[in-house]
Amino acid sequence: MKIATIFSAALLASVPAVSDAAVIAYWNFNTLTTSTNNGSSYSPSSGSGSLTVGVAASDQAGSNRGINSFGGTTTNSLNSDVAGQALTIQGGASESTTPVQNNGATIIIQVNLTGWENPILSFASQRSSSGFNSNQIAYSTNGSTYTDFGSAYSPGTSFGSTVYSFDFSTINALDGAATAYFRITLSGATTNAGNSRFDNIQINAVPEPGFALLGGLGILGIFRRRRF
Ligand SMILES: [Ca+2]
Repeated sequence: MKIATIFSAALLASVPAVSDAAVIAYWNFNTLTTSTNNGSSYSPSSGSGSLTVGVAASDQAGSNRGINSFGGTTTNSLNSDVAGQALTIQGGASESTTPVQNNGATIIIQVNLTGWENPILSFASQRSSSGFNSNQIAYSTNGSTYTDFGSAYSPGTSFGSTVYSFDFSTINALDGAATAYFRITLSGATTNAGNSRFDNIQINAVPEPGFALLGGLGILGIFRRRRF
């Protein structure tokens, strides 16, 4: 019994502190290739979640594809990942006579935050001179009703070391949400060839205090059932 008590104390001590942030989902886009149909939905490089691009001019044949992939960056990468490729959204299709149909294009990320709170969305981004210069972040818990978060931002024209980071710790509706959505809406491109790149998109969060404690007690319960 004394050994069990010591072991129990050790288990409780191993319960993560509430400040221990973890990666919920991460995309480095390094499996994409330039001017190839890479589709519009991407599995995470690590973690769990989905990322889907919505464009009016998807055009997977011309040189100016609605969705393309150009060179990436190590800014905001994890695990010493190489720069590789970046997700690239273009203003429109090269052969289209309608300019910049992709103003209004979206990148939608969905993750399960059950047991997690205070999510942070972060990524590296750059735009070409005629690329999307007014990009609005929004969030949702049902995938249909979105609420804008902060003001629209304009990325620089090179990746550099800038990390675009959006801290949702004040949005209690996202804490523990089984379906948490984060949306980037792109606007302000002025030519079809104008584009914006995104790389190393991360969703991070911290364990909900109750969830971390229950997790620790659950492990303790298994130990007790096996020993006694
Ligand atoms: Ca990359």
